[in-house]
Order: sequence, then C-alpha cells, then structure tokens
Amino acid sequence: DLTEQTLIAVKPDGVQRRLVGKIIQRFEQRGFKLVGLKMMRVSDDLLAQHYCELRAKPFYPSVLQYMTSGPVVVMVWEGHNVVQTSRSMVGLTNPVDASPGTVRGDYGTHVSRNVVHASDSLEGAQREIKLWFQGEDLVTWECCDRTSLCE
Ligand code: YYY
Ligand code: MG
Repeated sequence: DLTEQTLIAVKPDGVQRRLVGKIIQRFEQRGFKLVGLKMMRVSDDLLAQHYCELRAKPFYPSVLQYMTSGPVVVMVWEGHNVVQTSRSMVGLTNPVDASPGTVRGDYGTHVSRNVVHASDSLEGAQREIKLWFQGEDLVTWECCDRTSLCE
C-alpha cells in the first residue's frame, strides 16, 4: 500500500490573505483526501519542535515570531505519493524561485512569507503529523471514487 499522509499548513500570511479555500481546493482537485483539519494559534513549544532542524539558522527567531503572530490552518492530506506531490505543488521555499502554478509561485511574496508549509519527506511527515494532531483527530473515511484515485 503506497498511500501516504502529509502535513500541510496555511501559514499566518495565507490566512490573513484569505487563501485558505484556494489552497484546500488545489489538494482536493489533485485527488488527495483530507483526513485532518484545524485552525489554531501555534505555541512557541510546538513550533520549536516542528522547526527543530532550523534552530541554528539565522532566520530561526524571525520564523518563530512570524509563525506565532496569527492563526494557522493545519491539515493532513492522504493519497498516493502525497508527500512528494505536495512539495511540487507548493514549490520552492523562496517564492522568487518557485514556478508559476505552484502555491508559492502564485501567491508567495517573500521567503519569510511563503504562504504554506509542506512536509519534506515521509519520515518528516510522520513526525509532524504526530506533533500537530492527536490520533483521534484524524478521520478515516471512504472516497466513493477511490478506484479512480489510486488511493
Ligand atoms: O521546507 P520549506 O518550508 O520549503 O523550507 P525550510 O528550509 O524547511 O525552511 C522553513 C521555513 O523557514 C521556510 O518555509 C520559510 C523560513 N525561511 C526563512 O524565513 N528564510 C530563509 N532564508 C529560509 C527559510
Ligand atoms: Mg522544511
């Protein structure tokens, strides 16, 4: 079974700019299944764990400050190769490098305001989903069209 799950989050800039619906729509249209969704303010502690790999980077303090400045919408999407596919749908980290047609290439304004987070590997996705969601907050449901979606 090649079905994977990944964590996608609309960052504070995406929420402020009313892009949540457009971003959800892209993942639905690509054939992925939404299995978790919530809006929340992120605690410093959760964010520090989420971005633990960036601790030594010069931009780390500003990332923490920005990501806690307003609510985020965090989601778990499921489907065949969803981790890699969603990275390509989201585009490169800096919007100046992100191709048009990607979320960051269409909506991103600056590397520090790049609209969305997407897990970068299967292991990363599993770690992040555990961090952001309790198991009982993920919903199992059947797609009526699952045979055409290669779930
Ligand atoms: O996975 P991705 O979000 O594409 O990039 P990361 O290298 O994991 O960095 C996480 C996050 O940090 C990025 O989305 C914006 C911010 N950031 C920044 O503010 N300035 C940089 N020079 C690099 C990253
Ligand atoms: Mg990353």
